[in-house]
Amino acid sequence: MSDILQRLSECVEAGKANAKSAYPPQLKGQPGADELCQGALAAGVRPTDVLERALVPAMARIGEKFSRGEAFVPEMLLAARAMTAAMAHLRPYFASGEVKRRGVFVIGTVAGDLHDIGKNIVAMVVEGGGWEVVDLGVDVKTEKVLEAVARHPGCVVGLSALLTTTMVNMEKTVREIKARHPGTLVLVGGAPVTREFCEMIGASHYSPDPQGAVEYLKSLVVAA
Ligand code: B1M
Repeated sequence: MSDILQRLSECVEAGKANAKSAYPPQLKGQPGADELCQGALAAGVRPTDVLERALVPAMARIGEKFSRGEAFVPEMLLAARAMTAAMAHLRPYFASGEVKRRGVFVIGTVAGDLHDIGKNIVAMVVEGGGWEVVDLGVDVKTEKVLEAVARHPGCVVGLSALLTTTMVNMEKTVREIKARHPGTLVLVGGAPVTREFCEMIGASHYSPDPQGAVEYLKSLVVAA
């Protein structure tokens, strides 16, 4: 990995959002995720490489530390803040993909779940794939999704879940969408979600990553 991507990845893992952040003390006064992400892009590093080689692995590492009891919620929050600071610079690249909209993609993190980094990346990449994205945010109750589907007839719905405990809410939302708006396609994803779970709850498609989500949506346009 290039030096700048390595440093960016370390900053995100350490929760160093920008040069002004006082945390962590050992990086005081040094550039943070904000500046390093800008620097990497200015040096010609591809936005997808910034995402996949620096940002996503950094979040995976902090998650592993959390699992081992070596990091706690405050550290995860700081890492998330640093990741968000870097992602702000990626948005224009992903959003400039197409001009003509291919359809409407309604996305949200399911009820009870506050994780939004993965959902935001999927939203960004899908937007860059030419779709109008309606982002319902986090902790999205079934009723809110149903309202959005009613407002955007023919939309595709994307549901993200990061907790095993909130996957059941995904099931409920899918069931209600199918009952009240038959024919609506629902794409599901998120770390604990699997293809088998997708089939079990009757969702239309599972994607493990943003690229798979875009490819699925592209296949719908081609098939239409
Ligand atoms: Co939380 N957390 N967290 N957390 N957190 C996890 C998910 C956990 C795995 C950590 C661990 O134990 N190792 C664990 C879940 C365990 C489980 O259920 N099996 C966990 C826990 C337990 C919790 C709390 C319960 C902790 C507590 O309070 N005791 C709590 C729950 C709060 C709640 O939601 N109600 C909690 C809180 C938090 C923070 C708020 C501190 C923070 C979230 C900040 C935010 O999102 N704004 C946080 C974080 C940062 C994490 C980890 C470290 C990182 C998640 C992340 O952003 N990953 C996470 C550990 C981990 O994942 N390794 C963890 C990076 C992101 C790019 O990946 O979200 O997987 P991901 O998205 C990927 C793919 O999954 C896919 O594409 C994305 C890009 O590649 N994808 C889709 C995602 N959605 C998709 C939708 C699609 C398609 C693909 O189609 C629609």
